[in-house]
Amino acid sequence: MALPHADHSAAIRTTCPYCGVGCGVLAAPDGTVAGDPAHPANAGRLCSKGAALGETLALPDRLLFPEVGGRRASWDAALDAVAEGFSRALEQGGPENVGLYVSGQLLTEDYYAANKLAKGFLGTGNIDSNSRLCMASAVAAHKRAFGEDLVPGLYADLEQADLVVLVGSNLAWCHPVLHQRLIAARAARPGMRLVVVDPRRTASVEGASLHLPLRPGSDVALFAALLAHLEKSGALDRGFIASRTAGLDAALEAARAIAPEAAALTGLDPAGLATFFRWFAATPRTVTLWSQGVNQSTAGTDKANAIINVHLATGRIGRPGMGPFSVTGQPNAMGGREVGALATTLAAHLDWDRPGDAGALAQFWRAPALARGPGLRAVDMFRALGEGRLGALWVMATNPAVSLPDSDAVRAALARAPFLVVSDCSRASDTLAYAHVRLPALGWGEKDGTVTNSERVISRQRAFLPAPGEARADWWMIAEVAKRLGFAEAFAWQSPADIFREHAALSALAARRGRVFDIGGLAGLDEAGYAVLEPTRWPVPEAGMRGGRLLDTGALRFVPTPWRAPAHQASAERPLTLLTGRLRDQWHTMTRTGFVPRLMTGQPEPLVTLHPADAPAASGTLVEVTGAGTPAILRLATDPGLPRGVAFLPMHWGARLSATGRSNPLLPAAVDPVSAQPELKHAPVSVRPWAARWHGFVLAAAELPAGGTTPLTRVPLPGGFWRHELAGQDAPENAFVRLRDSLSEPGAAWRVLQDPAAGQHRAVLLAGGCLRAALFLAPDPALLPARDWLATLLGQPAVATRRALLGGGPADGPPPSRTVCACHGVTEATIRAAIAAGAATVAAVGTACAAGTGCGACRPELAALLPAAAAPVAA
Ligand SMILES: Nc1nc2c(c(=O)[nH]1)N[C@H]1C(S)=C(S)[C@@H](COP(=O)(O)OP(=O)(O)OC[C@H]3O[C@@H](n4cnc5c(=O)[nH]c(N)nc54)[C@H](O)[C@@H]3O)O[C@H]1N2
Ligand SMILES: Nc1nc2c(c(=O)[nH]1)N[C@H]1C(S)=C(S)[C@@H](COP(=O)(O)OP(=O)(O)OC[C@H]3O[C@@H](n4cnc5c(=O)[nH]c(N)nc54)[C@H](O)[C@@H]3O)O[C@H]1N2
Ligand code: SF4
Ligand SMILES: [Mo]
Repeated sequence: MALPHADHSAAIRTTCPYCGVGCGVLAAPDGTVAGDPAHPANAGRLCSKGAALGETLALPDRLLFPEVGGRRASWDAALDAVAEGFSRALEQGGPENVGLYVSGQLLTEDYYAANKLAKGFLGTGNIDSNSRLCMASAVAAHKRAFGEDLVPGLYADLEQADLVVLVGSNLAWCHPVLHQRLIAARAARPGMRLVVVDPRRTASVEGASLHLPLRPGSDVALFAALLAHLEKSGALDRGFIASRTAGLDAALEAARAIAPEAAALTGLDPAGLATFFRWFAATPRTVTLWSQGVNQSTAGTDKANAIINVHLATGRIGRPGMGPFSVTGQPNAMGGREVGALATTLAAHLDWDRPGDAGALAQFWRAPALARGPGLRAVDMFRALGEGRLGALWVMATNPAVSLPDSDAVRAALARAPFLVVSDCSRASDTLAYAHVRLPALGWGEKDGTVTNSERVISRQRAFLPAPGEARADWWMIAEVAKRLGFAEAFAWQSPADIFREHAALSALAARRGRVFDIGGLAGLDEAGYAVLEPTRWPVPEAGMRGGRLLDTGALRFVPTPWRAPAHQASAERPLTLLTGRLRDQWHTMTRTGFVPRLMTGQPEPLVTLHPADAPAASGTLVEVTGAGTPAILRLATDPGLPRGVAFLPMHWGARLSATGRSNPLLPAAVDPVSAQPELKHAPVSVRPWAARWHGFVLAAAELPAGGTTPLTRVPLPGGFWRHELAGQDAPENAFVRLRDSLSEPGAAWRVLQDPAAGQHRAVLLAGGCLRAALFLAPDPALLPARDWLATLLGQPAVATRRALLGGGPADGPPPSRTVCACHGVTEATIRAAIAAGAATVAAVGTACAAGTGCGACRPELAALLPAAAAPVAA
């Protein structure tokens, strides 16, 4: 955990493995972590997830040894099995019959190695990345507008802007340190405006100058209408357009066709629209930052180009305080784009459709059979697997059984894979269960290499821990398999630095072919130079040079963006539009953050959130959410910050922690026609109450098995215990007996309190005076006691009386309170006490009890607890 006064002299400088902000971290083997004051991304700051990194270093569920067919095997045997499986598939069906599905959480060196193996040596374009679910639309839009996948701006532009527009980005929760930089800049320059374009009133809307809660999927209409307005109001930069751009007329024509319908299509109040248009037209220093509310859409590429168009039209690009800015999600989303590990790109920003590129790459790699063209993109790759068109698949550092849309179909495809290899650090990945060969990968703190963040800064991730068990680096596994397939010479690297040099040298070749991506200046780094490499922004054409803003030269293109509605519309049968996204304290499929009790205090259970007027039952009721595939059963929450007609579900829970609380079985696998990025945000669903005969919880060391449709969520507790939240439609007496039997331990005895007439069934399991388990069932969740008090007693000598234990709370004393500030573990009760004692502002609350002084992401919640929460107003 973050210890501000700890001695960091023994700490290693490394980089956070979560989001694309790419914060520098000082980490020590004892698990102490702190923000690196010398890193340009964060200057010492960390968010709640970064600050809890130390608590992920000893995760209970590590995959430690290779396995073949579910049994432990030697590395040699496992790697032989992978090589044999791929050889067989190649013999049977050629290069089209094999595939790799990789991840933005690989280091650049791993990513480079995987792409070289697939495209250069297996000869297949079938390597795609989970970036297809994340950045593909931004990549496609950049290529259409700039001719290359380039992010022109810097984080500093957000601080230097006079207007920042967040589109489909919950920056406060998803890029918290960047958000803190933005908030600090606004505090220093109160004239700076913030506009948030998001159907939901998210934490990022707190303090905003204007919130535009547009209809899901309607961003193209908003930005096309803005383009038409810029023309009408004389705000176009004619000089810039004439000298630097092409294609304005066609883009304007499409925009003019949409403009009259914009208010109807977006559902936005015309006054809010007019204010936004006026501010945008009048503010040269404008940054428009976008994320998944834009990319994850069947119009994702057009949405991104509609944003870029308004920046080209006003000449606001490549200069301080202005520009379109796509922020990356994963720690190495940008690095993956550099090495070309998408099915549609080649390494070092080279392209199949540019004459000579593929040949030059084949020559550089001495590749026997470079893939002849693009391969299967993520959704199609798993469809092909399900249809028996892929003989061998290797999944690295991603959990598609949870994160792809229509995920039950993905599970079925994984189950019928003729040969599936999965490399992961954790057994908590649902995908791992389907693998024929499991390869244990090094995790953060153990692996060594580079990552590139959203502003093109390459930083080192450095190892500061020994490898656990027999875990090895991903690049090493790839190279070992390549050697076994007969490609020893091309994969003879001894270290990540060897790979990095090759990658850098290839980029110099690409630069000679006209590409802006160029780190040729780093190709001469020796081991020592690589070891001490400082955060470095590309392009770096020569040693010692450093990159800055891009696109001050070169031709830029407008792209016409005609209106297109989301693929699947709400209907009478499915009247709600489901939005999915992230929670502040969780990372993706929870294989790491889901096992850190501190990060599970905020929202430990998956909830479906609706506007109060759309809610079919009271908050806390179990509901069934029906969409494309298996329905979800989970608890309902209401939030007036959601528009009518919209439901929100976090993307995080998989079968391991909540079999019935999963979002992605509900989503149809519709994709953007240009980028093939799936529409993970706008799926039609219906929500209706799920009639439970009983509700309950179990606190125990054992993990209860999830069965059938029994809603069940597991929550980790300190000390290796689990809290289970469950409910059932069977008779509570039977469930009580069944659960008690499954929890019994030798030498332990149950104490039982039952009132069958009232539907109350309670039992605690005691052994040697210690509380081992607690089981509570009731007909209504409100009749169950809070779990916190009992949870603190687990494994402890029972200091409480049996009566108190079965009562579920201490005889006296205040009821437990939820944690609001995850960084400092401050509860709502403590915060309320601070406010009652006179703290009138978020800052004063921080001074009184430290809440909100860590990552700051809970500050909106703190503000909401204050008596007069200020609502954003158009000014
Ligand atoms: N805490 C946390 N942080 C993370 C991650 C994590 O798992 N947890 N993951 C990282 C990764 S890989 C990524 S890609 C980023 C994602 O970062 P974000 O894109 O900021 O996160 P999301 O919650 O997926 O979606 C952002 C917002 O899009 C809105 N939205 C939905 N539909 C529309 C629409 O049609 N138009 C507009 N304008 N908005 C819409 C949603 O309401 C949501 O608030 O976060 C990164 N950071
Ligand atoms: N409904 C919905 N679905 C979504 C999204 C959404 O907004 N809504 N967002 C999409 C987006 S933007 C993204 S990026 C994806 C993310 O989805 P995933 O990539 O599937 O999610 P993670 O949980 O990050 O999976 C990473 C896996 O890699 C393992 N791992 C970590 N480090 C390493 C390593 O160094 N080597 C190896 N071999 N393994 C490692 C982890 O243990 C984990 O099992 O989800 C997508 N799915
Ligand atoms: S903002 Fe948080 S999650 Fe993102 S890199 Fe920084 S510390 Fe890590
Ligand atoms: Mo992502």
